[in-house]
Amino acid sequence: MLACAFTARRTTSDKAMHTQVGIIGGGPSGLLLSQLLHLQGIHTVVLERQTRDHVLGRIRAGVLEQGFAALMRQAQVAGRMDAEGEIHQGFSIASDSVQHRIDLQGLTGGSSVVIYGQTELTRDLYAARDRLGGTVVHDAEDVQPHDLDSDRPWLSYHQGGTVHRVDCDYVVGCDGFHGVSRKSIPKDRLTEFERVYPFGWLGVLSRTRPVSPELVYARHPRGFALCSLRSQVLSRYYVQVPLTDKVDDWSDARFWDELKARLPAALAAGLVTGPSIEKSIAPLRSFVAEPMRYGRLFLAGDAAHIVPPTGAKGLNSAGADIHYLYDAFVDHYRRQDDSGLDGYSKKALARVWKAQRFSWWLTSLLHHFPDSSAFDRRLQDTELDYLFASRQAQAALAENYVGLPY
Ligand code: RFL
Ligand code: PHB
Repeated sequence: MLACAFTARRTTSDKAMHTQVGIIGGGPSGLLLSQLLHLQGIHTVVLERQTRDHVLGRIRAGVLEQGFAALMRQAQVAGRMDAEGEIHQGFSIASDSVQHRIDLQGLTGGSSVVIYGQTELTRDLYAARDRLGGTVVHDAEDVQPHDLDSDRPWLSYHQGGTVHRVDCDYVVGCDGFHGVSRKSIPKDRLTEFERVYPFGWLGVLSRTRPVSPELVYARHPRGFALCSLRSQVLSRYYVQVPLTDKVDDWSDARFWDELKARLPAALAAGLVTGPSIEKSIAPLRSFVAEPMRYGRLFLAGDAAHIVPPTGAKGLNSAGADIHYLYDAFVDHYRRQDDSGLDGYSKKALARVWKAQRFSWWLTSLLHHFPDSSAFDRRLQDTELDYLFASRQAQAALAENYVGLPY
């Protein structure tokens, strides 16, 4: 039975659930870890605050590194990604009227990225968890971790007026930037590093043919723009906007005009416009919390680190965390070897900081910074000139874009 401390005006569930790994958050990180561990006979319970429709309504990532795609295959959820996802061997950077292609494949000795939406891969993960009978609890309100620094951590949550308890060997916080996991770590045990950028991205999804078959990152004095896609009939576009802007300030017509104004004229001439089917603004932030472990709690994905989306590294960094944690739990349960769990934070952070560096660099290169000086702008021009002229510089960009090894 649960202790009464948190049961005021609520009924207490008679039976506590028991699991090996309790996972907070049913986004891509939590579901992927749950699915991978299940295939190794390791039991998990996933507690998600939102409904499934809500999670699937969020339009986010679109570019997957090969390592992430490999993880999806390992998790046996890659059927649709492999059938419907597009393999992209390059992308372009535009600046005013110049458009320069970055030949990912040629510059990396054969690597590429997969275009497949986060919404779709999350849908595939839910379907797989359902098929294997995995426990994913939706509408889990007020999830709270307890006794994380003991060897018997547990989770409580409310659902439909009842308080539930889940006893765990370990807890993994996959609950995103605003989740409860990181906040449960005592302040004196965590160091947070942060940079907030003075702009956001306004994103539009539209059922139109993409302006370019490959992604185009555009730098312009009016601000950055990105032409991305989910398929050759579904476009995803972004424009840099001030943080004070609201979605309602942006009619579809205003959005299309602004996007056109920021693209090279030849590209803009081919832009097919149509009604938006989703429109949202995301602020840009770089953030890392160290260490990524407290007692028996491990942080993974956006719960521990955030990047500005310019380098397409958020979900991909989450994937690397999940890969390390998966290996570590398999070693723990199969071989009684805790070295992976003990080394997790250090190993994950080493890769996280490289993704931070790359995302910060690409963001700085391509955005208009309202408080930049004439000197800053000349340096930005020169950095881009250098990139366009140097195969070595492009190779460094390509190596990071396709994803550093795990
Ligand atoms: P998520 O996706 O935020 O999922 C966390 C889940 O936890 C739930 N939750 C809780 N559950 C229980 N109790 C609580 N107290 C809870 N608090 C929260 C939430 O409801 C949610 O379901 O984190 P996760 O799984 O770590 O995944 C991270 C990715 O979502 C994120 O890094 C990417 O979307 C970032 N990102 C991109 N990443 C890429 O690798 N490639 C891209 O092309 C890319 N494009 C993007 C992006 C993010 C964007 N935005 C909106 C910030 C484009 C954009 C515009
Ligand atoms: C997207 O398609 O949503 C996307 C693609 C590349 C990025 C960021 C977002 O760098």
